[in-house]
Amino acid sequence: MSLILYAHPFASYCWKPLIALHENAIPFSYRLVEDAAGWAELESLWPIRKFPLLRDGSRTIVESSIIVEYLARRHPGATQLLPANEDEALAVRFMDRFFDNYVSTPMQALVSDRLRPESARDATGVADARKMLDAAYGWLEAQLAPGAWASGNAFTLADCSAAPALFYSDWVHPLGRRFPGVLAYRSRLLARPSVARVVDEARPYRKLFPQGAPDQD
Ligand SMILES: N[C@@H](CCC(=O)N[C@@H](CS)C(=O)NCC(=O)O)C(=O)O
Repeated sequence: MSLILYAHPFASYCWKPLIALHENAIPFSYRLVEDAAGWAELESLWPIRKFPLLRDGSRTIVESSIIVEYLARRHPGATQLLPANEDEALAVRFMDRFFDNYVSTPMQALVSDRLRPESARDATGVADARKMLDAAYGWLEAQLAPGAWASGNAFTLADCSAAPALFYSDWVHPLGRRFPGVLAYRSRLLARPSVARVVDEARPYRKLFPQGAPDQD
């Protein structure tokens, strides 16, 4: 077996497969995509030029959720990231889409806006992203069962997605006191060893966060 993950420790979408890999202690090599050579190699495999990307021998797998599904099928372990029951698996996939589309996407819009020069800032885009995050936080607050994971009582793909999404979204659009259930869920995620590990591995890069990382976590 020769799994290679092309990733960067600070990149939120890379956390999703990293958490899955750590959950089941799956051996892999880390290909850090940081310098020009790393980017060129990534681009030669996936012209869309986005990571994470997984190589399994000569096979290339892209898209963070697809990588987790691939790992769940090919390298199953104690943590079953997709339930065997099809209806339950569908519910997990739905939550994965929810975190990507309605938490990660607006979170990334806010981060990207911070990276722009003042003259190129997009006030409307920022307002829309904040509105989406408020709606997503509110829906999640009503949805989450106390003490449970994102989709039932087991840790799944949905939680692999939730961890980076909520980790960074709270930095740019704080949960504050309005969403105590989501805040408690975020804390539960951060206490999970696989998640704590990716958070720790990303610490040296916090200086890269535009306008500075907040003094928390
Ligand atoms: N839908 C993709 C999103 C991947 C993505 O946006 N990755 C970011 C890092 S978090 C990236 O590659 N950024 C580099 C760039 O856009 O140049 C997935 O789920 O893998």
